[in-house]
Amino acid sequence: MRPAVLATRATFPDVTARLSQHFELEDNPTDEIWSREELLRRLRGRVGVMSTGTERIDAELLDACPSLKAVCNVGVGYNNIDVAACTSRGVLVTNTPDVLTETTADFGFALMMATARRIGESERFVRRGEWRKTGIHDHFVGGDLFGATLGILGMGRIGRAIARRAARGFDMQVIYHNRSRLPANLEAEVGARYVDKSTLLHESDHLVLVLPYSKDSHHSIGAAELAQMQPHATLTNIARGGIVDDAALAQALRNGTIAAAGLDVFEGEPDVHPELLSLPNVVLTPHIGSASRKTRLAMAMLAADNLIAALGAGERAGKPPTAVNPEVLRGAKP
Ligand code: 8YV
Repeated sequence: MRPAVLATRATFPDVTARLSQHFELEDNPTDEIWSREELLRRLRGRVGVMSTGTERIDAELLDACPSLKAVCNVGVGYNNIDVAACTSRGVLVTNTPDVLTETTADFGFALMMATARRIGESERFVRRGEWRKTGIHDHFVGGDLFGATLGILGMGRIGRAIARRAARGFDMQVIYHNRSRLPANLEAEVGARYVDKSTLLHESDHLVLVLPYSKDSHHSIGAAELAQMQPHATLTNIARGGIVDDAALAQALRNGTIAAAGLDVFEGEPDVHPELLSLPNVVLTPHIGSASRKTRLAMAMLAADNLIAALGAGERAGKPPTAVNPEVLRGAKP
């Protein structure tokens, strides 16, 4: 009898074929979003799951599914998973770093440019058939990226990929703040200067958020932080909902505390704060930072490879490529 695994969301045929070589796979070809009860029911008795950011993997779920041995998330972020609860029950967790870095950095840049140059607003204007009524000098004027100061909050792989684009392609002064400072050679390589958070907020013309979500980063940008930013500044969030206080942001955008925002992630997504939906100076996208065809396939394949190796099959049996809690593999007590 082959191990039974579950893939919670629809994925690529090549990925389901790969998983089916090793497992009794239940997948979700219609991609309906299962309720919590439905997820628990389908997961019971299975040893592995290929999960996504939309499923909460917590102690309650682990206790209801004691046969579970591996949770392989499609995504670099894994704040949907209680890693400590997994580790203490000997459940391996994996994620999909690296394969999405450049695609997500491209998207961060695209969203920042769309925000600074008011592309969402002006596109809606053209679609409404209002183009005839406009002036010239103040017609959708925005802020420049070229030569401006870019602030990056969080300086992991995606932050560094954004910094490289900004310094090399756009002649931007790049400043960053992070829990830990990069080594000097890496700072020089990406062209970024470390500053404290307050300097970052005060000096950025454009601020982009690329830090992981945790209790510590919850509402890293709220009313007090927004008040320190410049009135012409933009804020782009491609990290996680909850890092920004969306209600405070809506108020700052309405009052002109900052000029505009680009948001790919939201508190409580897929719900969006109703005020954000009605403000003109915010560009909204549905969590698509890593969504290029090539990258989404690479993420799903990596998650599949993790699941195969985690459950002792394939060429890398017992050595999943990107484990979050590898101590589980060594059988160490947490
Ligand atoms: C995914 C992401 O779309 O990698 C991440 O952390 O946010 C996205 O690339 C999301 O996690 C869905 O699983």
